[in-house]
Amino acid sequence: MSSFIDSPNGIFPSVCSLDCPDQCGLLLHKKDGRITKVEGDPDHPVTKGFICNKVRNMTERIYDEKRLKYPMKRIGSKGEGKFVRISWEEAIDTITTHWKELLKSDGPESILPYSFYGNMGKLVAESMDRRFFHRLGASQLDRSICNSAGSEGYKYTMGGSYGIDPEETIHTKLFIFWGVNAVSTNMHQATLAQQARKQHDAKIVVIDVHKNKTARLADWFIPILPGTDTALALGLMHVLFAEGMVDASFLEQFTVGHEELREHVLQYDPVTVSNLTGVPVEDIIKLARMYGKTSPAFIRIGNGPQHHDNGGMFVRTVACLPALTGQWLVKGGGAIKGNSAYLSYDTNKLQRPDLLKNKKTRVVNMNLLGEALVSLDDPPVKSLYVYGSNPAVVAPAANKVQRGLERDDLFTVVHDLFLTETAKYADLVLPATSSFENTDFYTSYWHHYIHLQQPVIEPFEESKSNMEVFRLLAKGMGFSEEAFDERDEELIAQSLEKPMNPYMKKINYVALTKHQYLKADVKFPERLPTPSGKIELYSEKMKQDGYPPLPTYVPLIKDSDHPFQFIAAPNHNFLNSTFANQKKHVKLEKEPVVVMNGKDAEKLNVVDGEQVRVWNEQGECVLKASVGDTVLPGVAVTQGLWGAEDDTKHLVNKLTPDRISDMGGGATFFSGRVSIERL
Ligand SMILES: Nc1nc2c(c(=O)[nH]1)N[C@H]1C(S)=C(S)[C@@H](COP(=O)(O)OP(=O)(O)OC[C@H]3O[C@@H](n4cnc5c(=O)[nH]c(N)nc54)[C@H](O)[C@@H]3O)O[C@H]1N2
Ligand SMILES: Nc1nc2c(c(=O)[nH]1)N[C@H]1C(S)=C(S)[C@@H](COP(=O)(O)OP(=O)(O)OC[C@H]3O[C@@H](n4cnc5c(=O)[nH]c(N)nc54)[C@H](O)[C@@H]3O)O[C@H]1N2
Ligand code: SF4
Ligand SMILES: [Mo]
Repeated sequence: MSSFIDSPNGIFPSVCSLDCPDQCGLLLHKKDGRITKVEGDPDHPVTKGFICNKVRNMTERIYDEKRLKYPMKRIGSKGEGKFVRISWEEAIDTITTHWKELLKSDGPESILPYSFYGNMGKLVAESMDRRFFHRLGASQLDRSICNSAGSEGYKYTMGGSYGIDPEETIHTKLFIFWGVNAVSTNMHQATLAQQARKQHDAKIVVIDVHKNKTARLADWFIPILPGTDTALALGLMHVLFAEGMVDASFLEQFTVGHEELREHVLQYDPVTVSNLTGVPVEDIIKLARMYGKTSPAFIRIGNGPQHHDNGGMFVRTVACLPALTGQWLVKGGGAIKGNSAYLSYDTNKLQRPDLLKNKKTRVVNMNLLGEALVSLDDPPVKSLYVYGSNPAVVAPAANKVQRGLERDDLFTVVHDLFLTETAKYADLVLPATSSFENTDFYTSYWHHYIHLQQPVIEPFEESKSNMEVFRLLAKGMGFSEEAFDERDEELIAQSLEKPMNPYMKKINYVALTKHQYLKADVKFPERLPTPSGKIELYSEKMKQDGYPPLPTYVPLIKDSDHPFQFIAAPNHNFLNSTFANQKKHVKLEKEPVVVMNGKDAEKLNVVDGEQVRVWNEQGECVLKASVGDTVLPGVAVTQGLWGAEDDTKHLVNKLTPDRISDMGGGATFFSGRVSIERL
C-alpha cells in the first residue's frame, strides 16, 4: 500500500485533531507535496462536510512562518524569548544528561511532565509519553483541567460517560443547551438542533450566564446567576414531582432513590429557587412543564457550569433529569455530557502502567501547577517537560505559574509547534509535527466514530512527533525495553486488539486502514456500571465519599467582596490558546472584551467600548468594556484565551482561582471574583 505522503498531489482523508467534541472528518487537498486546502469530508455521517472557520484556515497554521523548525536552546533570560538553533543530538543529550543527574540528586519525582490535548491523537497524547514517564518513575500529572469534575459527577449518577447517539437528536423536539456554547464549541450539535427545528418545530432552550452565540439562536434564553444551576435543576425536579410529570414505571425499574429524591426536592420550591438563581418563578414552572411534557427532550450538558466550585454536583444533579421523565428510552431523548465510554479501548496496552513497577509515584494536579512550582514540595519539581499544552496561558492563577516558570533552578523543556508563551520560559524548545504529519487514531467524546490518521505530508523542517521524541529520550536514558521500539501502527493494533468494550468488537487497525472511520456498535447499556447497575438518584457511594447522597445545591465559595463573578470562557475563533497566535483568527475575533450589565456600568461610570481595568488580589487585565443586557448584574464575561505574544494585559487567567472543585480535582476557572474600573 503506498502511503499518502508518497503522492504529491491528491485529496486525502483526515480528521480534526483538536480538543473539540465534533471530531470532524476532513479532506486534505495536496498539491506539489503541500496542503493547499482543508475542507470537511461530505461523506462523514455526522459532520457532513461542514467544519468550523478555525480549521478551514488551518493551512495558515501548518505553514506559518513562526512554526518551530529545529530544536533551540535559550540564550536570553527566562520569558525573554531569545533562543539559538541546536541539533536534535544536542537537545536529547542535554535533556537526558540533566535528568540522569536529577535521578541521582533529587530522585525521579523531581521531574514533572505537563501535557494536555492540543492534539487529541491517542498516540501523541497518551501512549509513548506515559510509557516513558512510567519507566522513569517521574511525578504523575492529574489531567483535570477540562471536564474531570463533571465526569466524576456524571459517573455517580450514570456510572460512566454514557449518553445518547447525537445522530438521533434529529428526532428531538426539545433541546436544552445547559452551559454549553454549542454554536462555537460543538457546532454540529447546534446544526442538528436547527435541522430538528426546521423539520418538526423543535424548540431550543439555552441556559447560560451569558447571551452567547448559541443563546442568540435559541427560541428561549434563560439567563442564570453563575454557579446556581444545581438549584435550578432541583427546582425543575420539584415541579416535575409536584405536577405528576414523572415516569413512575421508569423510576421503579431503572433508578434507585426516587422516593427519597421526591421528599428531598420539596425544599426546592420555585420561589426559593428563583431567589437563588435569578430565574423568575414563572420561568421555572414553564421550563419544568416544557421538559415534562415534550418528548423526545434532550439536554446537552456543557462544560461551563462544571468549571465552578460546585461543578461536579451540578452535573451529578442535571444527569438525574432524563431519568425522572423516562427520556432515556425515547429515541432522541436523554442527555450527552460525554460519550467516551462507548469508544473505550485498551489504554494499558498504550500506556504500559506495568513499567512503573508498582511504584506509588506522586501525583500533581495540573490545576495546581503554579503551586507545585513555587511551593518547593519534597522533592521540589526541578524539571518540567511540557507538550500538547500551553500552561502559561491556560492554567489558572497565571501569575503564580509565571513565578514558577521563572525559577532559575527549574530545567524546562517545551515541545510544541510554536514558541508559545510557555516555551519562552524553556531552557530547550523542540519542534513538533502537526497531526497531518503523523500516524494516529482518534475517538470522539461526542459522536460514536473512531478515526485513523495516516500521515499526508512530510514532517515540517526538523520537527518530530511526540512519539518519536519519547523514543529518542528513552534511548538517551538507556531504557532497553521493547516498549520503546514499537511502531505507531503496532500500538494502534494492540490497543484495539481485544476490546473489553462490547461496542467496538468489529473495529481494529486493519478495518480502520480500509475505512478511515468506523462507528461503534452502540446500544445504551441495560446495566449501568453504577454500584446498583441502575441510575442512582440516591448514591450510597457518594455518601461513602463524603458527599450528600442526594443532589444538593451548594453555593459557590465567596472568596472576596469584589462585586463581579468573573467568567473567562473560550471564544469562537480560537481553540483554547491555539490560534491565538494566528493573524487570521485574531482578526476574526477582533479584540478581547469584558461583557457587563448596563446597570453595573452606570454605577461605575463605564461606557460601552472603553478600556477598563479588571482586577483582584492576584493581578489585573485590561479589556474593552461591552455594555448591555447580555449578562445579569454582578456578572462579567470575557471570551478567549488570548495569548501574550507582546503583552500580558489580556491574559485572563491572571485573575482565575486555583481552588479545586468539589469533585475530580477539577478547575474552578469561573468561580473567581473581580472588580472593574475605568482605566
Ligand atoms: N471554538 C471553540 N471550540 C471549543 C473550544 C474553544 O476554545 N473554542 N474549546 C474546546 C474545549 S477544550 C472544551 S472543554 C469545550 C468547552 O465548551 P463548552 O462545553 O461550551 O464550555 P465553555 O465554553 O467553557 O462554557 C460554556 C458556557 O457556559 C457558560 N457558563 C459559565 N458559568 C456558567 C454557569 O454557572 N451556569 C451556566 N448555565 N452557564 C455557565 C459560559 O458563559 C459559556 O457560554 O469546547 C471545545 N471547543
Ligand atoms: N480561563 C480559562 N482557562 C481555561 C479554560 C477556560 O474555559 N477558561 N478552558 C480550560 C480547558 S477546558 C482546557 S481543555 C485547557 C486547554 O489547554 P491546552 O491543552 O493547553 O490547550 P491549547 O491552548 O490549545 O494548547 C495546546 C498546545 O499544544 C500544541 N500542540 C498541538 N499539537 C501538538 C503535538 O502533536 N505535539 C506537541 N508537543 N504539541 C502540540 C499546540 O501548538 C498548543 O500550543 O484550557 C483550560 N483553560
Ligand atoms: S475544531 Fe471542532 S468543529 Fe472545527 S473542524 Fe475541528 S472538530 Fe470540527
Ligand atoms: Mo477542555
